[in-house]
Amino acid sequence: MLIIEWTSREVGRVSGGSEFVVVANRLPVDRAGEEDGWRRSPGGLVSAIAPVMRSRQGTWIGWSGAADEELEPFETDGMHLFPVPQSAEDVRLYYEGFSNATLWPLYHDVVAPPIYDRAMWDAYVRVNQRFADAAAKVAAPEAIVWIQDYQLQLVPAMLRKLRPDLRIGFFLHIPFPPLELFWQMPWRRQILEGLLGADLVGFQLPGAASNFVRLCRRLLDARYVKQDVFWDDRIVRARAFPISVDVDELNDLIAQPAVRERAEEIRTDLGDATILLGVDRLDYTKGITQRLQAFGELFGDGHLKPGQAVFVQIATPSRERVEQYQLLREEIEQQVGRINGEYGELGFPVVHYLHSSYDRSELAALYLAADVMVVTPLRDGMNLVAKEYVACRSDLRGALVLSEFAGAAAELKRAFQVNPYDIDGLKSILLTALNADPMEQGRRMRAMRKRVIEHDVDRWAQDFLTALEQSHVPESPTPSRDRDQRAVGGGKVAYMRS
Ligand code: GDG
Repeated sequence: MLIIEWTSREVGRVSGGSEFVVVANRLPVDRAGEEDGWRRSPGGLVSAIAPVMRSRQGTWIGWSGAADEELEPFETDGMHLFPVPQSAEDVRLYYEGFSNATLWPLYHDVVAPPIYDRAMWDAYVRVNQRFADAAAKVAAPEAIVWIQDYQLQLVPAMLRKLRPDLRIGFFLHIPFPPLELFWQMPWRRQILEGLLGADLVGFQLPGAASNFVRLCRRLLDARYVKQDVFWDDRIVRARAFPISVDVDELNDLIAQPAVRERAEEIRTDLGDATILLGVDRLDYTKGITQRLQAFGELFGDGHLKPGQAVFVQIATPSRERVEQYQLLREEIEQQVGRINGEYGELGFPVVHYLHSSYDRSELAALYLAADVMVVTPLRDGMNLVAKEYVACRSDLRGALVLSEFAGAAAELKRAFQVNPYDIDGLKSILLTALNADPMEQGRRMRAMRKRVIEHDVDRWAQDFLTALEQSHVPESPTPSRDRDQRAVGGGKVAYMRS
């Protein structure tokens, strides 16, 4: 097992430490090839945070993605990177185990049964402590530390214990469950206390922030006003910051002639059929089987004919060592075989299933080629694919079918919204979207584009960091005018705005 041997005396302020620290399970880079080079990982989070990292001399703490690998801190693309090692056992118990076989299903409406395993929990605690130790080591006095996602929910409190001088923010990318589900968690108290180490806890939606505050009250007996929780002589703010996409990056991609040509080529290759598209990590929360079933039945019912419409499903490999993901892959592959066997004709399969990862320009070309984008998660924190499709359709064409259970549904109200559990409803909305005329498509797309363009990922990062920097200023009504009284709590609430 790998252990970072820092004594409590060594853990502390390193002179010249970073003013801005991001802590995430993974570093924002992938190996470029054999030569040990690194390439910035694609995705909005990295591109939103990279400019802040550069301007504030930031450091990103995370795992390289390879087990049993000890790396020295290094620099790439103007970012300081501080690798945290993980043994093969950590990966199995903390990452594949507690993070992805316990928290992931529990936080997504228990769409798969969560595994509650004490060895996995112990690994989660151990690895979270390792991340907290690393952050305590690299952060400059009074630095801003921004911790990302469900794998690291204990880090805020662990870090505050080591470094009370820091301003600590946490953002959860996935849903935060209601009390009735979270109550199952054997270590529910520890997780809440872990999050309460932050000054600002960010969620995708206001409802998730409310779930959190309600749990703090019921489980920890914490006092609160609106979405401010009074804990340990501090105010912990719970707020919603809906994440978004890198609109500039997507605009650059769709402006490239090669991407436009590729979109045309895809259309021709598919015989100029109407194209429905799904792009997802291969994950049981994404509702892939539901959408394929609905699409297949439209052929059975005679609403569609082979050659007339085709479904392209990109399923990016994900968490392949977790059993639920292996089972899902088998299920989808059988389902695709069944649908094509039953409804396809020679030269006209009705589903193209691609279990592979593609580069960003291929994805942009697919978005441009797709007549109907089908996003049907059973539960999703936000869903960036839906927003990427909208951002790419500057031609105001195309229709978005979007699950009511995706966080994005709160903003993309002009999508064709659907309950993915309702297969008949899904069939009917697919037909409506397929038949939407260009005027209707344009009206809907214009409204959705306004929202996405005005609320891109830069704005998300700025909003979060501004709120974190101001988190010492009381903004909500506080229980007492007197700070000391507020700190000890109790008594009548005297509302006040500063
Ligand atoms: C979590 C939450 C929340 C997909 N295939 C390829 C590829 N992708 C990119 C997409 C998109 C991203 O991956 C997927 O983001 P989603 O939001 O759709 O879903 P999760 O991975 O589950 O993300 C989610 C998100 O965090 C952010 O907070 O929205 O709710 O579950 O950007 O384009 N990218 C490349 N090749 C692929 O084959 N390059």
